[in-house]
Amino acid sequence: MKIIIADYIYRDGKFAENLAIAFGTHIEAVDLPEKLLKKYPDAKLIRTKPYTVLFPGFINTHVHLEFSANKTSLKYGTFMPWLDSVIEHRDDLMKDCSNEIMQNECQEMLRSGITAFGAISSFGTELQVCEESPQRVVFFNELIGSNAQYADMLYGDFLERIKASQSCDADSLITPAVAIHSPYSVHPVILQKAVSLAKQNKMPLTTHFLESQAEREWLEKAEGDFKTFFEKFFNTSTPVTTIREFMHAFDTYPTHFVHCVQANDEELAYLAQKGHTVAHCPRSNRYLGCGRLAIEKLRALELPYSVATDGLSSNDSLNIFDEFRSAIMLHHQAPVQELSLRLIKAATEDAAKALGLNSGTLEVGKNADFALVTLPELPKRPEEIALWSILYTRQADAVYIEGEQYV
Ligand code: MCF
Ligand code: FE
Repeated sequence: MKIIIADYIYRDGKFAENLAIAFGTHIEAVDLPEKLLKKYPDAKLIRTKPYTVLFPGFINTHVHLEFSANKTSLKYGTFMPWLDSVIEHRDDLMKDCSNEIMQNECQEMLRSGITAFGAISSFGTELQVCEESPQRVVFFNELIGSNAQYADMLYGDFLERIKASQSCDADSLITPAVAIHSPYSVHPVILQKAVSLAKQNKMPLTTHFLESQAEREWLEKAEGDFKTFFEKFFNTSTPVTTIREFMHAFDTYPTHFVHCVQANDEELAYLAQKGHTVAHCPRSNRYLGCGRLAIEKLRALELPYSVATDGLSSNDSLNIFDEFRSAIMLHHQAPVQELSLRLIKAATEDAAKALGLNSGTLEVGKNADFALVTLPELPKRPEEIALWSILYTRQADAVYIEGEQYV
């Protein structure tokens, strides 16, 4: 048993003072320090530095580790030229993406306080790195393929990858999961099969959804930049699904919808009504010219969302604090203190719910996953701690997963 004492403990959207946590692999008790010391006299005591804030470990719900070799290969600015550049450079990027590069990125996430992440895997090449990483990993095997002719073959390959992720060691902290790439790239027949598979096996489910204006135009009118793309690469000028049909395919199973920047009010209300959640990737959306997700609308609809980095295919780092700071700039009209608190909740409690993890809050029975952040001086007003944590943190001061210290 260990007991950790920090100046501030983040709970229920507030920063509690004079509290301590007793933990093994899970949180055993949260109480006044003197009470815990009395209750567990043999516990190892961890006293954190002055002005340290204890957060639940942060959860990055959406990252593509396989694209970690990208620096300047992919074209940022507008979605379609980016997608063209993915087709052009994908093979080289995969070849260049060594285990060492991916391990370093897992470390970068860890140092920023990320104790769990959702890895979107196109080929399964990052499975070993994820198994060996200290973090919890929800391993999202990606299904892609819009051409009916190849659909069965692609589904077969997807099932093989699912099986590989199911046979990982229990202490690798891997959860096998399903990712549908997007409405424009997955044939409805295999989409339905994959959703049923996720539901039957109670696996987390995610999908990219309404990321760009071009995607909307293609799905609604079979026009725009995607038309040129599909004619050029796939010899077709008809989308395989409609927005409505695609959304309805997830009706009976809560899913993590990534991006949703171009979703309208009705679609967002529908996602909320069906118990789905959203992943918000502010920098990725900015770099690919997709626009700003109207998080104030999600709030009004009580549609929960996480904050995620996406991959280095559309970002410059996998640091969750870099993402928070960018979110603050992107949503420049939002009250800054309130937004800061909301972002912290998004990357802890709401992210845990979206990925089905027993983490994200500092309650008894939850996983002992912590990120400790040390502020540069005594915060003058405790209600501003969320903002000061976001502005002054590049790396966490200490990180715990399953009660073990890794940073
Ligand atoms: O989330 C970003 C942008 N939207 C869609 N896909 C990806 C992103 N980063 C990487 N990808 C991958 C995706 O998983 O790129 C491929 C898929 O395998 C695009 S489709 C050729
Ligand atoms: Fe993505």
